[in-house]
Amino acid sequence: MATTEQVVVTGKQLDLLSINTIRTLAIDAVQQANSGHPGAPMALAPVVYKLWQDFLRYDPSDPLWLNRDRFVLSNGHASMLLYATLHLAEVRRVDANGKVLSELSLPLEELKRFRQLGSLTPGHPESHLTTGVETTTGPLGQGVGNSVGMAMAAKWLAANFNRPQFEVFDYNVYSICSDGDLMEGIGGEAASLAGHLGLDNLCWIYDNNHITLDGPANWSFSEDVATRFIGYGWNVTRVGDANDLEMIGRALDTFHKTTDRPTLIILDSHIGYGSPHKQDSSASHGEPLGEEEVRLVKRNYGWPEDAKFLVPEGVLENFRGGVGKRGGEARTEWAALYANYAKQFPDLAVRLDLMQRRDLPAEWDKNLPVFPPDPKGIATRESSGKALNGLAQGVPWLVGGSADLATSNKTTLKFDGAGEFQTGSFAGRNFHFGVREHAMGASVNGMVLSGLRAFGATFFNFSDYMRASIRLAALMEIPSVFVFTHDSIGVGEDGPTHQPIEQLASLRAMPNLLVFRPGDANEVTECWRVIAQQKHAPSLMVLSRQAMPTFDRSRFAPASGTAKGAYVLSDAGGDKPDLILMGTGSEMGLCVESAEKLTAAGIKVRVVSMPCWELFEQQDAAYKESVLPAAVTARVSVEMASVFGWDRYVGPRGRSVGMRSFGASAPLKDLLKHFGFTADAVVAECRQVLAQK
Ligand SMILES: Cc1ncc(C[n+]2csc(CCOP(=O)(O)OP(=O)(O)O)c2C)c(N)n1
Ligand SMILES: [Mg+2]
Repeated sequence: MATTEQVVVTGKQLDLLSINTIRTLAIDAVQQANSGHPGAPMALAPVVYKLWQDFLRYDPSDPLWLNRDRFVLSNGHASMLLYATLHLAEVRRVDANGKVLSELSLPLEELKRFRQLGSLTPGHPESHLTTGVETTTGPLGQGVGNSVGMAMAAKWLAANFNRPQFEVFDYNVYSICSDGDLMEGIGGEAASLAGHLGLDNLCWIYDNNHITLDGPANWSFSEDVATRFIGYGWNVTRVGDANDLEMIGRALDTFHKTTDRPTLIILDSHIGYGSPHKQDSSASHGEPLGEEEVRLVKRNYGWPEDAKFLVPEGVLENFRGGVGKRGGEARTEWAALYANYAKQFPDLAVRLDLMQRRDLPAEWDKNLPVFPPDPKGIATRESSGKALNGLAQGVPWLVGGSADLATSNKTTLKFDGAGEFQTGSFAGRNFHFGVREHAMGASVNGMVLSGLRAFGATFFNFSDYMRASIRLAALMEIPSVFVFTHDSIGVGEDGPTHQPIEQLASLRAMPNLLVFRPGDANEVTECWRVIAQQKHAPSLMVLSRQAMPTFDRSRFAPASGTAKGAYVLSDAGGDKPDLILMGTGSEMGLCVESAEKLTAAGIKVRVVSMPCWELFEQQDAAYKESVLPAAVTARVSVEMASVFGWDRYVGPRGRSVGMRSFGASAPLKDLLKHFGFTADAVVAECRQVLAQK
């Protein structure tokens, strides 16, 4: 196999040639970038090749095919493994409107631009950039977490859309993962959830290479992974040689035959396979091989030593005849089935089409509630529960659940037919993630990537436990929804362990994330209205545990102002107020009360409600000026959270009433007094600001 150009190779030789093509493309791209991980692609090329060629039901000419198997590279540092495979399988590019183009997702030039600015081959796979990348991976554990959500979504879709004789959904989800994925807590949470649910459409292939970045894996990782996964309720099988395609095939067959439980394939591999140096003790596998070693490795592969980015004759044809042909036939067969299905069940077909485009059905918002004025009012977690139920009735694929706090989060879907998503009965819309916040975050993302509108809920303080998944939703530009209640020291007696302080500011700092903290029940409804229409950004709802007034909208501005992120709620001084009081959430009542006191004292106060900073920032300068006129420099913000960030709106002459420490365990009324959230304290602050002028 020393010559690769003329001699026509077949069978096992062709397999090896194709595998070595994946390997050398990865090696060359990493070398050219002078950055990246060549070792894992070198070792894992055979398993990925075998999976794609002989098992994955995937049509490279229709990468968005609804019933395609999903392939998730959870060890995203091995990105070149995926990029090389997408190239060789000739996966087509899909444009922003979902149209399949004739060009490849990753032509060879893109592999040559690995890790360069503006390329489609960033350091770690990014799903919003590169067709064929099903989810963004890199932070270890996230990909396997997403794969569980994808497998849950597949079960949900099958339960809701399949009909007798019409099995339109039966796809599998495969994920390759590494030691790091299994060391991460999220990997354990996700595996536990998948085992509990008995997701037999889920297969993880664990690269058991006994090495991590710092050195041998057993410096820090020595548990019996097989026993652990058996304990989770998985089927566990082993492949003792990562180069043995037959054994890999048998393991994948075992996965196919296994019902009622997910499968873990433990694959024993040697990182940097083919390198003349013993890699198992090397700490340098996260680096390019270096020109000299590249030559030696290529020699070992029987590869022309000087060739770069070589795709030998026969390799593309081989992929065409394998995954291309198999996937194409499977998809064509499915398309015929689906055409009939669409005739018999037009409503379901329309629904699937809307889901694909992240559109909403007609009259999706007709059950959204309007809340009557109520001075005592209700907690926003309560009004949100009502609004969510209204919305979910109009959007049949809006599903989700809580990390064991559904009764506190008020996220239970209670209307007729909502049902439960549980082991063996997957049609329901109420999901139970258990006390697994991080796996919930990643699963929600996996579900959203699968066309569902999914939400996950917990206490706001525990958003920290799933921040990495929230961040990836924002990076992936997907409309995941996270519902967080118990949003401040308003939690009271549970004390500082449960009272979020810095979470609001830190989440507002995250790009492409909409953070909503509505100021009364009708703002809640308007927030959900905006959230439902998002296609490319995740949203957070930040909701109170305690009751707060529902404003009389005949006296105050309409809640529809919420859609602009911030709006003038009340205005005692026309367009030239003496002072602006601004805030969010449960502090709007306090702002209004304080404003009334100041007005009674002859001071003209404007109250601005700012439920979503990000949306306000998107408004034009004229609108912003109309809400916060530059000439009015006497400004006070009120929010029961870290004051960090409010200086943007209160300006150098303004002040912020907020939190500058952790909270405390006490009844709410005592906390409000102690931390200065009373009308008297706010009024005093306002007077100081006015006195400074
Ligand atoms: C959450 C997270 N922590 C740390 C890293 C940095 N990192 C990249 S690869 C890696 C570990 C490599 O070991 P392993 O997971 O076994 O992968 P292998 O090197 O064997 O391919 C680490 C720590 C990361 N990508 N994600
Ligand atoms: Mg490893």
